[in-house]
Amino acid sequence: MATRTEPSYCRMCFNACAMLVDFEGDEPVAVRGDKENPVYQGFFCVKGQQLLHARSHPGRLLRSQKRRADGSFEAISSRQAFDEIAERLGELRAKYGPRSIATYSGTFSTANPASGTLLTAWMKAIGSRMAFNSNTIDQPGKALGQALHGMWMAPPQDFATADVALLIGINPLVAMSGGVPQGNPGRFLSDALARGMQLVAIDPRRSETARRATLHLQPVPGEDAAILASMLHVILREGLHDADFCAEHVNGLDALRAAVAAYAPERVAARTGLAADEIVRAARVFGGAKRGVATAGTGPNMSGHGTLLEYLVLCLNTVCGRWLREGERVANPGCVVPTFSAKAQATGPWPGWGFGEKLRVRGFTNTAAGMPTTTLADEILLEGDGQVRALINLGGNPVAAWPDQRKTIAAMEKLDLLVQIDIKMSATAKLAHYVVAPKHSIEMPGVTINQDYLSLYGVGFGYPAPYGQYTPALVDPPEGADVVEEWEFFYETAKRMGLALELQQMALIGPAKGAPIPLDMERKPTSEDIYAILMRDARVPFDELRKHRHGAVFPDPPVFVAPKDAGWEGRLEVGAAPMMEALAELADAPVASGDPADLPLRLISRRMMTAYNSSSRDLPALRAKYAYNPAFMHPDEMARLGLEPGEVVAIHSEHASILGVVEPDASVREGLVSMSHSFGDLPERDGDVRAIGSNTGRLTSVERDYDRFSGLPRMSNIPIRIERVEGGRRAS
Ligand SMILES: Nc1nc2c(c(=O)[nH]1)N[C@H]1C(S)=C(S)[C@@H](COP(=O)(O)OP(=O)(O)OC[C@H]3O[C@@H](n4cnc5c(=O)[nH]c(N)nc54)[C@H](O)[C@@H]3O)O[C@H]1N2
Ligand SMILES: Nc1nc2c(c(=O)[nH]1)N[C@H]1C(S)=C(S)[C@@H](COP(=O)(O)OP(=O)(O)OC[C@H]3O[C@@H](n4cnc5c(=O)[nH]c(N)nc54)[C@H](O)[C@@H]3O)O[C@H]1N2
Ligand code: SF4
Ligand SMILES: [Mo]
Repeated sequence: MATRTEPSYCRMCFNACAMLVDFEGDEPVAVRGDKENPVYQGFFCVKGQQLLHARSHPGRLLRSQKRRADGSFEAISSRQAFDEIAERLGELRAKYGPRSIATYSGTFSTANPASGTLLTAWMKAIGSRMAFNSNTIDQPGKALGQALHGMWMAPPQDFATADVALLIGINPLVAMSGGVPQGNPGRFLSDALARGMQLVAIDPRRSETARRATLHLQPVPGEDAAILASMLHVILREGLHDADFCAEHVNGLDALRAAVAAYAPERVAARTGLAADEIVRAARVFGGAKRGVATAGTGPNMSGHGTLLEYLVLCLNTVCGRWLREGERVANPGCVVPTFSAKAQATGPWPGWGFGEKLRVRGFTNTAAGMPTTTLADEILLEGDGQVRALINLGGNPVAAWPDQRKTIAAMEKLDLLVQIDIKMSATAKLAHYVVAPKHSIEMPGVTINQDYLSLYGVGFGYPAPYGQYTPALVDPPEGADVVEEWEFFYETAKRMGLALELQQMALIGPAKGAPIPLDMERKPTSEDIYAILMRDARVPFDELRKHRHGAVFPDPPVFVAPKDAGWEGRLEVGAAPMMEALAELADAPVASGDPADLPLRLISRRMMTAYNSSSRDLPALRAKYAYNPAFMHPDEMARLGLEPGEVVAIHSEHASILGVVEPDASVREGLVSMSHSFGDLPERDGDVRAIGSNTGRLTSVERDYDRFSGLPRMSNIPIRIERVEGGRRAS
């Protein structure tokens, strides 16, 4: 019998579902969705239900670890770890300069907003600009496309009032990451369909979301830019665009019109695997609707032309005028961030790349999406001036997630100092000199600041309303544990290195505003102290938010889109030269035309409900159906290749090979293998494929076939061949 129930929110993924935690005495015994919550309405997924098991999992690190000379690990106090790491960092910085120290933040760097904030402050104090994050191996085209296109200074039309949603390779019913507003995606989608919204899905797989579509286009992968260019061709040819909006706010329409002239549906149909009529219908449904929103996800972003793809998504939204206008109410003006003041005008474009730190490989620089993570392994391996010698990984798992696993491993092994902040001995942790053991989420406070900034990430992301939630820490760490909040690593090592940290508030648009706030390096702050600093200009003050422990929507005062400033000249750009050139090149060259002939299949990425990248998949209940990441194929294709369900096969790309377990799935287009990433472990465990799955990242090279703007190589739409292996069939 529960003796009390505490509200909080789940941090097993970025969706931050409001939850209730039942206690027996001081022990949390059950978690569930909070039905009273206005945004989540009780939604809670299978991963969230395992939250307490993640906390008590035998593989969870309760003490930090130090690697011994023989490769084994010994427990070490966090204080000792900080002493030794700070000393080592100090030496490397003195000897090789600040650039020799790099950081990488992955998905769990966002669970507690204090983590990333302190990391940024720490790097500034060190004097290194080599701070990388997972955004550049995700959908960097979003930020680059936005830079080339400029930004409407009010939100896009919202999903709740859209007559059409165009979802391109994004699966919100599983990923809960854009396409449908943040919160309860299934409910929001059902409500929209019930009121008559058209849902156009473009996905080579009949995904969970595509199954609900009113129109599903199931093309070959990688041709999304051609499909969108073709839709633009139809929209402009048939005059379905918003000519008045374009006349007042848009540059480059003639250039765009000329560039998409080569993309008549009749001409591109064959290469996309679609009928010309399907493209025409999609264009008419999107262009003909009054209000709408187009959003792309990871699939097409990773399939060959991510930057161009995202740019064309913005062009579609813009030529159809899918932005809020003067006088309209802003559904979500921000909650725990500064008010999003909205104006019916556009910024012009800004630089997408070519500024900041210069990388020593492939001519890359810092980008609007951040430092290109696809260069970091080479920056570690390439000797000479500026070489990276120390890497701090905050809640990311390079060995599991980066493209080119073998190169990544070589890089991790080359480092003089690898520090992994991780809740378990992940593949990267196994190569680290130190593994810093963090608190589990319910042992930490939290506030939904990172979630609130999501609406700036791209069209179709973020909360549907000004929603926020704060949670205190609900429980102490297990007895005998020596665990820290991630940000404490940065505070404690900075202090030992004699560095002072200053917190800079994130800005809604453009460079951070306001003077940086120095942290007291003598009296250690709490997470709440840090949140108070981050929320100092928030629309809803921290003290007010704290009164609403169940999370709440703060609609008042309402925010309306203000008129355009007198004399304002900024315009959105739909004819950016690099993109028009890319369109011209692509017109005659389908993505697959460069693929080797002996690799007839393509491996496409997907997410599974039971895993979160490399996290969660070790929890028993989530392994019940598949302990591995199946290589899903159409059953007819399996029959043709003589493959049995559950059979282990070799998957070869031009670059490398992995093992995979094939399973039938009629929702996958023939010619494709659909597989989740970040499974498996270090290559020496390849033989355990049925127990741990395999790493699709190994199949990709960062040096070939990459998006020349962002550096992102093909991490979906990878040319492969499948081969039967001896003893691959299940023993009968
Ligand atoms: N081929 C291919 N590759 C891909 C993708 C793809 O679709 N296909 N997707 C890409 C994308 S979108 C992304 S974002 C990246 C992900 O890249 P990463 O963020 O680098 O990878 P994750 O596996 O999410 O790493 C999360 C790490 O956090 C640890 N962790 C779990 N819980 C906690 C906690 O409570 N605290 C702390 N401190 N750590 C914790 C996990 O053990 C794990 O080591 O992968 C990319 N790689
Ligand atoms: N359960 C769960 N949720 C997650 C994650 C997880 O690992 N598990 N990861 C989180 C992360 S880091 C992110 S970035 C988000 C990502 O969220 P999403 O972008 O929605 O990612 P996916 O669910 O993989 O959906 C991508 C879809 O693209 C399709 N696809 C593959 N290649 C192509 C292509 O070339 N063209 C087109 N049109 N479609 C293609 C796939 O079939 C798949 O349905 O999800 C987040 N949420
Ligand atoms: S979607 Fe699932 S894992 Fe993500 S926050 Fe919600 S309950 Fe937790
Ligand atoms: Mo991601």
